[in-house]
Amino acid sequence: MFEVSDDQKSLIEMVHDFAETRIAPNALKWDQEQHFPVDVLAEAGQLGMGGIYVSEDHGGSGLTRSDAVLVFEELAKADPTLAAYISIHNMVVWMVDTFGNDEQRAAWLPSMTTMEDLGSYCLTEPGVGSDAAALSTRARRDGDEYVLSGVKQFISGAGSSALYIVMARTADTGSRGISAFLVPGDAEGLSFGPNEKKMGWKAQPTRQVIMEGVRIPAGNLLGAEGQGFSMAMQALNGGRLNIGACSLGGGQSALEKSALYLKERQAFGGPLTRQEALVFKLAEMDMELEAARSLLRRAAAALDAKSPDRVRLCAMAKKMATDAGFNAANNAIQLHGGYGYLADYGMEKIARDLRVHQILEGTNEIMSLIVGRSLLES
Ligand code: FAD
Ligand code: 2MC
Repeated sequence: MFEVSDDQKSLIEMVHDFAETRIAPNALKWDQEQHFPVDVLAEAGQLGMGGIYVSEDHGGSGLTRSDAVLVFEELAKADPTLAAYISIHNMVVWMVDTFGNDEQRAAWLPSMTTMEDLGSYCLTEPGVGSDAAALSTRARRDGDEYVLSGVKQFISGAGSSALYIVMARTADTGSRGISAFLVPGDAEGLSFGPNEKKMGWKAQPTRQVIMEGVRIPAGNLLGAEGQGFSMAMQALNGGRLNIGACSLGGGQSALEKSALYLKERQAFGGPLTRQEALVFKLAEMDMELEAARSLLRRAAAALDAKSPDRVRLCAMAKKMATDAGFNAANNAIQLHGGYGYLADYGMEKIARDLRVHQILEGTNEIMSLIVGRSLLES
C-alpha cells in the first residue's frame, strides 16, 4: 500500500523538475514581493495540475487522491504557498466535475483544468469559521435567478479567480439549508476586500469576498438546494489530505536543508554533525514526518476506496501531518542558529507558511473533534 509505483515515480519526477526549475528559484522573491505568479500556475495547468483528479473525459488528469498527495508533497518542497493554492483550485475544479451538470462542466472545466482560469472556495465568514454550518450568507430565489448577499472571509485567490464556489443559505434548516453556487468573478455586485497582511502564504492573495445583491442565473446552482454543505465537506476531505501533504513537503525540505547545514557548519573543532543531540533532533524530525506520511497515504487510499472511515482518517492525517511539518520547520530554524532567523536562508519562510496549515481547512482542534466524535459513535 505504501510502495510508490513506477507510474507514481514518473509523476513525482515530472513535478520535481517543474517545481525545481519554475518555482524554487523564485519562491523567496514571490514571498517578499507578495507576488501571486498566475503565469507559473498556468504552466502547472499545462502539465495537468489544474485538474489532478478530474476525469480525463473532462480535460483532467484522471489521477487518484493517492497520486495527488505525492504531487502536493513534491510541489511544497519548492513552495508550500503555491502548492497549497493549487490544492484549493483543485478542490473547486473537483466540485464542478463531481457535482456539476454537463453545461456547468462545459462552461468551466476547459479553462480551469489548464489554470487559465482560477477558482476560489468560499465557506468561511467573518463571524463563522469552525462552526461552518452556522453560515449566514443568503441566496434568495427570484424567478430564474438567485440573489446572493453576504461576506466571505479569508478567501484564498480572491480577486484573481474567475470562479467562486459560494456556500450560502437557502433555508433555515442548519447544514441542510446550505446550497453551493457558481459565482463568476465578473458578476455585478461582487467585490473584494484588500489583500490581507499575513504571517505566511504571502505569495497568494487572501481577501474578503463581498456579495451585495449578486444576481446569478438559477442554472448556477451546483447540485440541488440543500446539498451545499455536504458537497463542501466532501471537497474538504481531499483538501485536508493535500494540505497535510504540503506540510510534509515543507517539513521534508527543512529537514534535508538542516542535515546539509549541520554537515557544513563548524563548531567546537568539527562539523555540528558531531553533536549527537543535534543528530537526534534530525532523527526525531524524520520519524515524525515519516509517521505522518504513512498515515496520510493510508487516508488517501481510504478516500480513493470511499471507505466508511475516510472522514476520520483524513482528519487524523491532516492534524498529524500539519503538526509534523510545522515542528520540523520550527526545529530547522533552531538547527540553523541565527541564520535560521534570516529570510535569505528560507527556513523562517517554511515555518511561516506551514503555521497556517494547522489553522485552515478545519483547525487541528476541529480535526480532533471529528476524530473524537467518531470514537463515540456507536
Ligand atoms: P474560529 O472558528 O473562531 O476558532 C477560534 C479557535 O477556537 C481555534 O483555535 C479553533 O480551533 C477553536 N475552536 C472553535 N470551535 C472549537 C470546538 N468546537 N472545539 C475546540 N476548539 C474549537 N476559508 C475558506 O472558506 N476559503 C479559503 O480559501 C480560506 N483560506 C484561508 C487562508 C488563510 C491564510 C486563512 C488564515 C484562513 C483561510 N480560510 C479560508 C479560513 C479558515 O478555514 C478558518 O480560519 C478556520 O476554519 C478557522 O475559523 P476561524 O478563523 O473563524 O476560527
Ligand atoms: N465529509 C463528508 N460529510 C461531512 C463531513 C465530511 N468531512 N463533515 C460533516 N459532514 C456531513 C455530516 O455527515 C452531516 O451530514 P447529514 O446532514 O447527512 O447528517 C452534515 O455534514 C453535518 O455534519 P455535522 O452534523 O457533523 O455538523 P456540525 O455542525 O456538528 O459539525 C464540522 C461540522 C465542525 C465537522 C464542520 O463544520 C467542519 O468541518 N468545520 C470546519 C470548517 C472548515 O474546515 N473550514 C475550512 C474552510 S476552507 C479553507 O480553509 C481553505 C483554505 C480552502
